[in-house]
Amino acid sequence: MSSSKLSRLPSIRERVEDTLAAHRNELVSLLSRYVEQEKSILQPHHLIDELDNIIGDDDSEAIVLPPFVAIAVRPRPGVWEYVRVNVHELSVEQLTVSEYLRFKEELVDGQEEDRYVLELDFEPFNATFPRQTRSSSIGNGVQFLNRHLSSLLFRNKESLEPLLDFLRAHRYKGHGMMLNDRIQRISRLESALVKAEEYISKLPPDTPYSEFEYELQGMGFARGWGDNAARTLEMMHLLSDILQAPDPSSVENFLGRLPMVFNVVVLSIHGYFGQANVLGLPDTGGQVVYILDQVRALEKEMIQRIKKQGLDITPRILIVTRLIPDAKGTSCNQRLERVSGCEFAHILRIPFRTEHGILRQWISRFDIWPYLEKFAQDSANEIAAELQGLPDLIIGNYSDGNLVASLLSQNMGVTQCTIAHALEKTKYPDSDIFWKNFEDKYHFSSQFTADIIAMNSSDFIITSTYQEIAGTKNSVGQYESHTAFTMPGLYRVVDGIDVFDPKFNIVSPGADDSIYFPYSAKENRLVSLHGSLEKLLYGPEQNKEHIGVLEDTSKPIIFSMARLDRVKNITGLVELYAKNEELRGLANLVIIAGYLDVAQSSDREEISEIEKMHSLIKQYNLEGQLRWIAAQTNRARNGELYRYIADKRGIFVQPALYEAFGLTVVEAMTCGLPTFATCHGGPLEIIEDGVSGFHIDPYHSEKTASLMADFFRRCNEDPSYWTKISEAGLQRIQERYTWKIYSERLMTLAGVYSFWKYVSKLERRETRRYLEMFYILKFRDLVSL
Ligand code: UDP
Ligand code: LCN
Repeated sequence: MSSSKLSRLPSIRERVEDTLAAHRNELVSLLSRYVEQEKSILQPHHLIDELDNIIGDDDSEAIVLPPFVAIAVRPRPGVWEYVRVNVHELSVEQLTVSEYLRFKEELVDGQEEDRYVLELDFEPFNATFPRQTRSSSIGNGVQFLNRHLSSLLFRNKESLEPLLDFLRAHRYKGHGMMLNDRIQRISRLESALVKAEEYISKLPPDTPYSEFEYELQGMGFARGWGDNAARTLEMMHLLSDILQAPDPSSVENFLGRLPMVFNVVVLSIHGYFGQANVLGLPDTGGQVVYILDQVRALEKEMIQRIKKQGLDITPRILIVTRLIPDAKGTSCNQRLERVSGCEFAHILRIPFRTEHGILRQWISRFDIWPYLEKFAQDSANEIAAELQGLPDLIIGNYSDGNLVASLLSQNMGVTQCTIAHALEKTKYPDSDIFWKNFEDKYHFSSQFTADIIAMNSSDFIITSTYQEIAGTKNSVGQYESHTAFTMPGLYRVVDGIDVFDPKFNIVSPGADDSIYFPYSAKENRLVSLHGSLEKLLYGPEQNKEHIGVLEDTSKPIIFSMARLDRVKNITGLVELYAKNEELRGLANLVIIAGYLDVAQSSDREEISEIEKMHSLIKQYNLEGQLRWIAAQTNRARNGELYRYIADKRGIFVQPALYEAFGLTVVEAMTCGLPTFATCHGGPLEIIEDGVSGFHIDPYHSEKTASLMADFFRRCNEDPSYWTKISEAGLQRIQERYTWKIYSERLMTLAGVYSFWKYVSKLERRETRRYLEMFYILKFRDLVSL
């Protein structure tokens, strides 16, 4: 913990003491009730309900071990304080994070006296790094870093040396860019810039670079400043500004526009990574969609930038994934596949190898850990061969991709970007403290260890929402939950990640606008698909693709589409619909999810959800009102389906128990379909409740069902209500969720963080060595086959 956090502790203790004094009776009765129960953990929602009026409305956790109650108080996102109350004596003491975790471990181990538990603590390594302090600035890392960098560069002339070195070190396949050998010192750079600016400013703005390249070479400049006089001059002005008096926006502009990123490696390992016939297969969902869209947008942005930089370089993007020989009708057994809509982006597949040979079948993402080290080694060779050199940026996706990205970028010295998509820890309550109970099925010990390694080795982290980093006032963020936790018997994390670290940046994805567009855009509608959609929704045949018949086809449709995972809670939606007679009368339910037949599935969670779906259909006699359709892999047709359902004034529902981001929510809203989505996770931020859609709480299913019934009733009375919500949803999307904004941002971040990595490389070495030790001593043991 940092000293600033420590110095706050007495105040929270005082608060508890004051509360004890002021609400003696309520507290004694509340805490005594807890203590009368057995030892336990009180989850935030229990506590919030009860402590709200007593200690305040913070999100807290309490551990009950009679006669003590230890409380982790969270006064605001990212800030934690710990106290322990002795209920018999009504005394309060403050705890350090380590003491709190030790106390929590007693839930599992009883009073273990082992003083030598491995504690993981990154705080000392980060103590010299800049850190933001306001919860509201979390997720704007690059802005903060630019301020820091500009003041760093401002100190004196020597402080500008790293910038000069950085520019001089700039090369592509051995060719220098920006500066040549004539410029060795800052003073020389300054005078050369003055000369060059004077010379270029006399040229017509659109003069091509080649026409003044020779003169510039003589002054000490190489290519990369711009493709014409105007752009070159602009870039030189930016650098002159920085040399004279750096300000955050010129630093960001200059670094963001430097020619730095030509070869990108994107790692996405598990699942079936393909362009067709894969969506909806187990472990294969939004991440694949996100990456394919991201890569298309990125290629466009890179081509544009390279052109504007006046360079003649062909960019390359490699999506590196697992090759699955038994590919089940997908292309996942092909080594190299071009990404459609791209010229220079490919999927490169590399098999999992062990001493017994190549692993032929798909395996769950939870079982993937033992194969990754070898996969990283094999990929390093294949990537180098494909690119004929090193990449400039490595982007990891999900825990497995991020671990491999860490291994590769440590090895190659390349800037690393982390994208989590979903960190599993927050999805499964108590999966850290009771990790042993999850070990057989989920191997969370390996996954959380990999996550800690990756988030700490990464140069920058992109998230889709704020809550992914630091949650909300009342819920803990996905990254935040890695700040302090314990896995008894393994290790204790007292400072695993700091959500105030400027490496965090919120950059939200969008939906591909050629596939997802408003239902009202008549000229683009794929009406030729309507026949097949009607068959899919209403056709009488009962087969492996669909079961159930919608008897009253005039009713609007409640639509949901997701992988058939437990956490997606599709069965919860079916059950809440089944139980609400009014809703059943007002609308039909259409579900697209998974397989309909257990025999087709090899995923344990999916199999149990399939069984549950069948039993609900029987139990509630849903045959005439529910259509259950197997996973659909045709994206263009899925896009038209959202719009077809919008034509009929339906809604989209995303009922997940927890959803990290929720691409289907963005897709549905982009098509103008009013959307009801879970308040647990990303959708809470995407939708403004009651304005651009609705939040639903899957843990309060009756309330959710009546909210939907109210909506349909209101639309029956006033059809303009449907349009109002639909339009507000569209507006929300246009303002925030586009791939164009995303790719511009990503390129800028790559520039700024590469420079920051360069400037801070010596300090980073300490973290790197610590991480290496942790990897070798812990991770490798956990994953040995
Ligand atoms: N999807 C699909 N067919 C299906 C189920 C899902 O095409 O049967 C697509 C869906 O349109 C979305 C993605 O898979 O693009 C799911 O992304 P989301 O972020 O909603 O959830 P994830 O599966 O990543 O957890
Ligand atoms: C993984 C998830 O679970 C979703 O919530 C996201 O939308 C998807 O990845 C894309 O980031």
